[in-house]
Amino acid sequence: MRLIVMGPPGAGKGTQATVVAANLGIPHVSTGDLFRANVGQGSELGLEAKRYMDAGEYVPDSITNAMLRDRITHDDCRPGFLLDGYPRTLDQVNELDMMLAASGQALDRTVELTVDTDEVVERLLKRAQDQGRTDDTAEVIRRRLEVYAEQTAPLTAVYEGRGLLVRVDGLGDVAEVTRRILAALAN
Ligand code: B4P
Repeated sequence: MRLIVMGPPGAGKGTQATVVAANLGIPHVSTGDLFRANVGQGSELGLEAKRYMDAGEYVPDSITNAMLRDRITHDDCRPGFLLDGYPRTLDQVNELDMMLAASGQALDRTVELTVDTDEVVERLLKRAQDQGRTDDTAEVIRRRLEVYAEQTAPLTAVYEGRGLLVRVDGLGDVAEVTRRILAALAN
């Protein structure tokens, strides 16, 4: 199974993707986690990505696409994968289409997690207290939501037009949202 999980910052993408991927027995590929791992290692890619992440901006497509390509061509992704936080721009949609076409693969489903803005801001501010992520300050959260609305929200229409989109209500406790996603994927 090849899946995408989309949704605004704080919708629960990372939270749900971890559980859903384990349930389906496929790797969970999060571009945010890949960037944070590079930041943690102090790699050149990490230093470059951190500048954008800390400002609430997207990391440039050239960097993101190359990193994603490298990850999904690993052997463990051959049977399938769950993409969390990719694609986020139209260029990334096109790039993913090309990567899949080149290996004769296709997407099975795109899950959009829907949550209202007040809830996501509350969740991210709580995460700021719990984990101290440098992109979870009130100002940067505002910018991340703007960038999502401008660049990523319109992409759901692309997958809807292909008949691949399922919308899942991301409000409620984590286990309940997981049940909704798995039920939507089983249909
Ligand atoms: P991400 O790591 O994808 O960060 P995110 O959008 O905030 O989502 P995340 O998965 O972490 O949080 P979640 O909603 O699960 O990206 C970070 C940055 O990396 C981006 O801003 C960008 O700069 C860069 N980047 C990543 N991908 C990129 C790309 N493709 N192109 C360019 N740049 C890219 O959870 C949020 C909080 O809510 C958590 O604390 C969680 O515990 C809580 N939560 C989850 N579900 C809940 C529930 N049901 N109820 C209550 N709380 C819940």
